[in-house]
Amino acid sequence: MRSALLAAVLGLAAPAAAGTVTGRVDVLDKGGRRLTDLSDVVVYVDGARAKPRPAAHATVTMKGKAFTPRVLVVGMGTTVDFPNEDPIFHNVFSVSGDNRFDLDLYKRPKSGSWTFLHPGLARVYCNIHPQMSAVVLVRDNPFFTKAAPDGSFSLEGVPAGRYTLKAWHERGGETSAELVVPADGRVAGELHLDASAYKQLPHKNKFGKDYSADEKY
Ligand SMILES: [Cu+2]
Repeated sequence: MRSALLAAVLGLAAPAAAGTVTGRVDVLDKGGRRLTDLSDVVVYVDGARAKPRPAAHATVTMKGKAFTPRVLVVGMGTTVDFPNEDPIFHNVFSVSGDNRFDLDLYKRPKSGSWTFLHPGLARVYCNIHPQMSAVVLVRDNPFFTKAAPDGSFSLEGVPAGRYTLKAWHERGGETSAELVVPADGRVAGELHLDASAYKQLPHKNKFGKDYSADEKY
């Protein structure tokens, strides 16, 4: 009885128990091959009650009619800068739910920015060039990362508890696994994504219309 009470008191005084989630993801690609570069796979813990770290700025550069990086994961409240390094106009926009925005036309050396306030997946396009696409995955807790090229990942300081571990890839979609984080130490997770049946579909411009066939800029 006395020891149970003591443990309870110590438990209150101790810092919040947290563990490290490590693991590996892989993506099955067309023809039964495995994707060899997994650095655009996002891995995150869903359901953790912790606020994302105070937001810094993140950058997605437009150069050579492409967004770099193509895939970005940020905590909600993060401002993403979209500098245009091309001598031609681009028009960054998204029509993804609460994260909808439109930065209008600008070219080098101008930049625009948007603060992502809502968790979710924002698909980002250019209203002039349909081939330009990026994804900003906005999370409501700080436990997210992009995988290393070999598919390994590590998420530190996750409070002890039960969650869902998720992985997302542009062509492989989303997959999830149950996750039980111990009070200290490590837990390992493995996630498998399947991009073998992926089909790229054309997207609409910011007006909800098809892009015109001839590129004017
Ligand atoms: Cu463009």
